[in-house]
Amino acid sequence: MKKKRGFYIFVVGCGIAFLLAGCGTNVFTSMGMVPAPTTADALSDSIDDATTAEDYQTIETAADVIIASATATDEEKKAAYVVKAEAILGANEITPLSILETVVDLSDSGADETEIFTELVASGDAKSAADAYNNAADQGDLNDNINRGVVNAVAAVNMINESFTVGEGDVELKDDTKTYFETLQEVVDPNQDGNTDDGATHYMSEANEAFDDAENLSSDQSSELGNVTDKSDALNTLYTTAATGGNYTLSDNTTVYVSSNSADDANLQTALDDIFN
Ligand SMILES: [Ca+2]
Repeated sequence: MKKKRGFYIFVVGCGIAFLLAGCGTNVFTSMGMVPAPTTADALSDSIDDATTAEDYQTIETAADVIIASATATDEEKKAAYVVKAEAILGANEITPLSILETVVDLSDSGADETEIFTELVASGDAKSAADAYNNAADQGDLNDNINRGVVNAVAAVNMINESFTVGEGDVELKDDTKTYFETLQEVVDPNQDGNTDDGATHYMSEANEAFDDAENLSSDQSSELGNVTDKSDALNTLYTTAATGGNYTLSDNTTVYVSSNSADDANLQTALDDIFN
């Protein structure tokens, strides 16, 4: 369980941060169906009235219209990105309280803590919401910055958890018809273009930036965030080393030769065990 603890504590920390952040906004008020907003101001107001999946879809579509508009200002577009992120989370029935409750329930039941966010929000939606927040960047709003940090971290942790099972002393592939390199690529470079700006490392980097902007993390939360960041950075290094073939340095300073050639899977497995141990 030792290896899972880092994720678990971090996730709980984020759940609490999210809970506190959400208290002032009450995004999820129940007020019935919303009409499609056509202006940036109306869009920001409409998210407060959304309750159904259809409402959130209406709002997300309206946000996309403003984002694509030739006449909307940059400020209006950034505000639309924030609303879009909130609508994606809302459609997943994500509330600050639901994250915390899920964490507590899973902890009580002894279920796999690392599955929390995979169960709570589809990985694609976590990434879409994170992308929307990242496009809005820092608007000087504490809640938005914390939510952006949480959603980016969720996207990164989801990507890792969906591809790897981190167990006692070793790492297993969720899909054992794939090679270790293919699985690593899924996490670090999902679109396989050789650029890792769509992978877990990217989302952890954005999470760190958002939490820095929020200036609101406890030292424990910062430490756990750093823990996940270290792992995603190491996965990135392992991937880029293996992509061209090369020596990867383990934590005891010995090296293993890794390559995208499936014949080197044993060494990739050794490196992954080292990263998650
Ligand atoms: Ca890529």
